[in-house]
Amino acid sequence: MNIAIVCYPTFGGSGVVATELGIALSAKGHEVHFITYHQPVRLEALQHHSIHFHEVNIPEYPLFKYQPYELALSSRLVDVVKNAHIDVLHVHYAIPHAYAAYMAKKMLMDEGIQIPIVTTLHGTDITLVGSHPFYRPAVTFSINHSDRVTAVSQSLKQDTIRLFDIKTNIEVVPNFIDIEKIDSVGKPCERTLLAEKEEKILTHISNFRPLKRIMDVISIFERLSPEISCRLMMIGEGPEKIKALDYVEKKGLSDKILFLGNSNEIDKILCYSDLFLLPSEKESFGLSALEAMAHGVPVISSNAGGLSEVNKEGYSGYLSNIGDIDEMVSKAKNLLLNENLHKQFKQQAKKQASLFSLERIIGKYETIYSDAVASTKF
Ligand code: GMT
Repeated sequence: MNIAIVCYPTFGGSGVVATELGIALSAKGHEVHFITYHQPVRLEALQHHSIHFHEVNIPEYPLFKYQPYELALSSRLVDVVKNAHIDVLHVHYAIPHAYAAYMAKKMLMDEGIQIPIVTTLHGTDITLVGSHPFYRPAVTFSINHSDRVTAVSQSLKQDTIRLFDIKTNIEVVPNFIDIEKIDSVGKPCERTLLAEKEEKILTHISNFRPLKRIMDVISIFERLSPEISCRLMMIGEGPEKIKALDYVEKKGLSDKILFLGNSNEIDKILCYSDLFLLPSEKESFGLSALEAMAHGVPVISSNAGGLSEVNKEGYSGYLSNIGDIDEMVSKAKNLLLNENLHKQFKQQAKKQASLFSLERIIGKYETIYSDAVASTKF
């Protein structure tokens, strides 16, 4: 099949999922066309001859206070669908991708070309941004006019039904992880690069937005460190970073809490990690928690949104109410101070992650594409 994928090309979860999906589909023999405003960060240049990248350019014009990205995207979609004979258009993150795809579909229809649209809802496009009254009518419209709609968790599906007037079926297709790729790397982790031999390594990965509650991450670490020799790796960039950095400096913790920025070496960092912290206020799925678990890292998380569908209480880690630092600290201690239990949770985390293996999920998308193509033809 010729599949076009529209996504945000950044380090955010939706872009990562879309990119990994495209790479996996190309490995299965599909031609995959990424259409976005720059090359997705997880897509290495010339990764595979069946992966193509089409950049969306927006000519700047001083009259516009806001440059019309949707217009440029929908025009680019029309061109790519026609020139590359695309069979299906898969858009990740509803805003504004589903809306631009609908416009492209209508323009193509005028030329006698039928193109089915699959929309995948990721989280903040629904729970945070999309449900704002300024956007809700357009988001509702574009979801209802997609040929197939998927959500990355049951929780996100329920949120979508609660927040919008949805007239179409939403199928849950969970996010996934390429476990085989992780296992195939298999070289011993050189943890001494980041910490002393006896130190435990705690890790947090996110876009440091307020909803990630990164000050909770730091508080948990601060409360653990007098009792357990440990270091904290903070991976990512975002608006809360300055506040967190200031705090860490003031408290004299800079040698124990390392801010490593955005990284394409998540595999290496997780391979060193003993515990992953994700105390988010909202999380439709929690891809970073799944990535941690796939590396055998137990997760201490909040129970927000779809996190309980990924992290299993008392098995792959522990879940607490949002902001319940006391409980998160005590559960973290319980794991880190008990070597046998920690070892058991590491194995269980990996086992739990295998429920979301790429092999289990990719076929679901292929079936959705074939069904969407078939139903557009008749
Ligand atoms: O977490 C973020 O703020 C980034 C955001 C995105 O769209 O890139 O992540 C959302 O999609 C991920 C992939 O499906 C999910 O794993 C995240 O849980 C979800 N984030 C939220 O719901 C806050």
